[in-house]
Amino acid sequence: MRGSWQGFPPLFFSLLLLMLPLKDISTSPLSGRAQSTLVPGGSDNGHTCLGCVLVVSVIEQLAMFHNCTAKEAIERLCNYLPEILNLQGICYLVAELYGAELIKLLKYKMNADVVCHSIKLCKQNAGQPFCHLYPPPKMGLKKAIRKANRIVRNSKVLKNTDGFLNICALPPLVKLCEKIKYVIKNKLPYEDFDGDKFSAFPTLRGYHWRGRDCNEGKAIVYPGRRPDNWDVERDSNCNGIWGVDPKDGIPYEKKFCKDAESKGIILLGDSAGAHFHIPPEWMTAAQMSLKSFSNLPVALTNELDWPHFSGTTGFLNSTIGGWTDSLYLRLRRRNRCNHRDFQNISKNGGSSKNLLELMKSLARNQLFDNPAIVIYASIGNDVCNGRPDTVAHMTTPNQMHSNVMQTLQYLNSQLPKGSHVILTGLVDGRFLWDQLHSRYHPLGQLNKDITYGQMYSFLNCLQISPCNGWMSSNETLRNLTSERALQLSNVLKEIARSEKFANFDIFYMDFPLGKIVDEWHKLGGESWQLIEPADGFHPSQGKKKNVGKEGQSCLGFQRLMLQTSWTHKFKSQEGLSALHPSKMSTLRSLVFGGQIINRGWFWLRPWPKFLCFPM
Ligand SMILES: [Ca+2]
Ligand SMILES: [Ca+2]
Repeated sequence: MRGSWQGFPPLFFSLLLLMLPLKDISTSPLSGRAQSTLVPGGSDNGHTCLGCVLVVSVIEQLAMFHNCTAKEAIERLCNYLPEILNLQGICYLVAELYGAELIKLLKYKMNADVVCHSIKLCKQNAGQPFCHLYPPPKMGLKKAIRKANRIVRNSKVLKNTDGFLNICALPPLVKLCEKIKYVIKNKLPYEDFDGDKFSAFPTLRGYHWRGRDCNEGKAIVYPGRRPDNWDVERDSNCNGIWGVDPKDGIPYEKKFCKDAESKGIILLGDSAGAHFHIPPEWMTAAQMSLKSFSNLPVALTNELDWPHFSGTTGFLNSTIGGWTDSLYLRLRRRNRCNHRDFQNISKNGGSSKNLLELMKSLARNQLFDNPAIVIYASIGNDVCNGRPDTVAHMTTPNQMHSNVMQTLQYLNSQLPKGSHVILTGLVDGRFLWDQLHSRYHPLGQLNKDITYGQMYSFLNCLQISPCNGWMSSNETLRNLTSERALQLSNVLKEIARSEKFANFDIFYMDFPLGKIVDEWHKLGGESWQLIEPADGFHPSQGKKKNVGKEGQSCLGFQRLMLQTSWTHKFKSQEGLSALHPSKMSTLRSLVFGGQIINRGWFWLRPWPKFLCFPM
């Protein structure tokens, strides 16, 4: 299988544990296709090889950094993994199986390419070039591999390919694998007892992805609903507001939210919208610790996405970057009645085509719910794939038109009247190569040996690049990819200009990369800091950087995105879901006085410091 980036991180861990076939449970953020079984000789050689090279590199670097043996480095790595989800136990189990060969090979100072070829996790396919990440050893790659082969000649494990583990067959993990498969397939919360598509459980497409369900026993209670009988008796829309003001007998929902034009935020998007992120400390030996892997279980059960920190629907204080700042938080700040009314319907690999299926997980009832602001943002997957003939597999303008029109027609059949749809253009991904190709990848930082350019070539060689068009040393190809992206953005622009729908109006917005970069430069930042370090492909959320007048630590791509574009869009729509300041202040004091809401809910925490500048 080709073109799947997201084989990469799950595989990193699968191979961290040296061999976990993650069939069907991991998908590519870019291709969105399920991975095939990762067994030697299987159809997914590229991912297997990449995973092996990454893990072996990490083990080598840990040994180097801590001045210890390979055996100790493997133990150290396993110890860093959390016990939850049995990650640590599995690591030890796999280390038991493969550790002996690895230790032997590393003792002879074999580099990761040589090790992985000799243990058959990297293979040269017929008619394909010999792929390697590191510069070849002095004696030459082939000779080094022959030498390595002699070292592990008697290995029982390598002779017996059936010895490879299927992690999902291990009793403690059967259930978890089923859950992950379910959410990957359906993109609906796994824990949803009343079937209203909202959950009280965070991961597995739970409330990290769409507002938390405040009553799991009633399918008619969920975020985004118009209040039922002004919520006199109970909170029917989970915004925390219900009951009657004893002073005047007016229900609080009526008093504060009646004319507030409450609206939810819904994102239809890709891995950027879902906030795909691989913490660089997961593959940087010098930064690895018990703490650096503590968020691994949450990441694995969220498909390696972090929607709860995302720029559109994020709501929790980020543990992987600066402060979370999001459109949802801003809307909520303007109007507390909007509390919990968000849905992040994004997936790794989201494109105009596969969003047609994904959007069916949308939860919006035309009769009972508030209108919504839908952001349509598939910013690259229509031009990104890992195929050698990448241009032939890009979405054409005609296909784009057809896909987006189908999406809009579906939205028109689902969204309450008075909704808005904002179409976002594609990004110009030439930025990636221009900014990163000569910089060191996290894996290359210790020895100053692996640049992003080398990593991109390795991925291209293995035919698993997330984006052959832009992550390429071929300038003509990069330009062609941008040209197609621009054509597709123009299709969106034209649709927004010419099409009309009964239940929403449409806007178009360019992806404001240029403006973001300019703003970032003005604040003293450098362009490369706006890109995720570990994958070198996604926009970065927020770098902790004390720049700018305020010296605040909430700067970064996400914030600049909001500042440069969304804010403008919203300012242009007078009164969009804003609550009058005096009402807001009373509502806030009531909320914090605990008079009208259930104290046990998570949002009763102190007023968040998320918002670093006024909207
Ligand atoms: Ca539910
Ligand atoms: Ca309510």
